[in-house]
Amino acid sequence: MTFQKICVLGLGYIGLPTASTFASHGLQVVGVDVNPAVVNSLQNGYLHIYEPGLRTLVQAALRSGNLMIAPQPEPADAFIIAVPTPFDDQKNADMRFVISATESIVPHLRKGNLVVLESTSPPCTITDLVAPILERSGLKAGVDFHLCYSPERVLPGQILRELIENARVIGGINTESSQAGKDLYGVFVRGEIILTDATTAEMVKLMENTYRDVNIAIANEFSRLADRFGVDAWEAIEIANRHPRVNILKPGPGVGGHCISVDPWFLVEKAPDLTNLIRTARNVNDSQPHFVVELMRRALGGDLQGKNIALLGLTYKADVDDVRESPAVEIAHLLVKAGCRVHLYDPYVHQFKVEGAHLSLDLNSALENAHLIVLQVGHTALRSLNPSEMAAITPARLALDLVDGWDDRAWQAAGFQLMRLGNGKNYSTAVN
Ligand code: SAJ
Repeated sequence: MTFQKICVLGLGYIGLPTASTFASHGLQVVGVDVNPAVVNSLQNGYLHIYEPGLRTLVQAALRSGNLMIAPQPEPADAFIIAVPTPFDDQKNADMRFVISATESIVPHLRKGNLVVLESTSPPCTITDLVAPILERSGLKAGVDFHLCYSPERVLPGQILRELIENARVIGGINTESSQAGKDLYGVFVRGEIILTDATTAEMVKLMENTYRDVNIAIANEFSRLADRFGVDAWEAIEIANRHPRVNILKPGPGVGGHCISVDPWFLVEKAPDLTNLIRTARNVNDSQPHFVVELMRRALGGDLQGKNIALLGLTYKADVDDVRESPAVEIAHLLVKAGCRVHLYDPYVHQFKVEGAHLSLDLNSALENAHLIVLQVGHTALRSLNPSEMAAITPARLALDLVDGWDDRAWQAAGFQLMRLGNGKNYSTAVN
């Protein structure tokens, strides 16, 4: 199957790079987004999201005339749905955006078309939700049009490279649909393209991220044990990982982002009676911010009330601008609730509201009057801060490193007591 024109619905972290990559490989692409601000800014060549290299790619695609931006889909050879699938406060998958995007395709669906859902979704979404909506067109899925599920596996910050190089799984509602999906993504995917059925592909995506969430949870639980037993978790994990079959991930302030912290709940929701481990891992990671706040309370002599705390880093992970589900933000909320005076600074975040906290646009103003400074996110710019210069701009001599980003010796030489999440060794010396 060959494709001349495709519609990509949803121009976020996945949809926009995908649309632009297809356009840069010669396809006519209509990038569709229901948010007028997104349509407007893109039509003027401005991007609403940060991803290294994306601005250049999008602007080239727009200039070439291969990428058009529009508020609704139009007839095409293929339709790719890449809209958000968040979860609601009951931790249930919110499929609103997938439903409305699928419904918007129905009037334009023609015989021989291909529809691909990329959004991370609960198992059986293709068969039980998307196919019935598309069949309102009078066309039959797998017979009159092809229908696939093909999840994204790119790492934010590396999207443009991984989009092309990563292996890709394509799950069709039948084998012809899988093959049509392979023909489409074969336009730019250089990684292996693995074909399977739709429900297996939906499960694969959820298994990848759930596996990672459970492994981060065990690293976080090890950080708590290390704190209790006076061990440096980072040293212990590094030694344990010398074992040929051990690969323990890194402890941190918790798990954020719109993927790892969300996707496991899709399995819990679908099968609550079968997912004790997955739910427990989620609860361990969601409670890590509370563990971190207790470390701060201990570091400040047991009382947080009225203390000035400078939190460095707000995004959900290093060197991205995304604050969605960020544990760093959760820690800020908890500290405000505990009566602290919270100052925030993140080189990637220039406007963001945390009730009761103050976002500083420069590091110095975040640090003045601080009693404690905390490295929450391992941004390159924050890891490379010079402790001697820091000692000159802040009265704080207590520092807490949540991501193993600062060097003990350098910070202690500059006069700081540097504590580290999960390091029961240097923590106990610092506090006594
Ligand atoms: N984290 C830790 N310790 C670790 C690794 C990560 O605490 O050792 C934290 C991070 O700080 C962050 C969260 O976990 O808060 C998630 O970060 P991440 O880098 O693990 O994942 P994402 O959400 O940026 O991207 C993941 C990737 N999935 C896997 O690595 C299995 C990516 O390949 C997916 O495409 C993406 O989810 C997605 O969109 O599903």
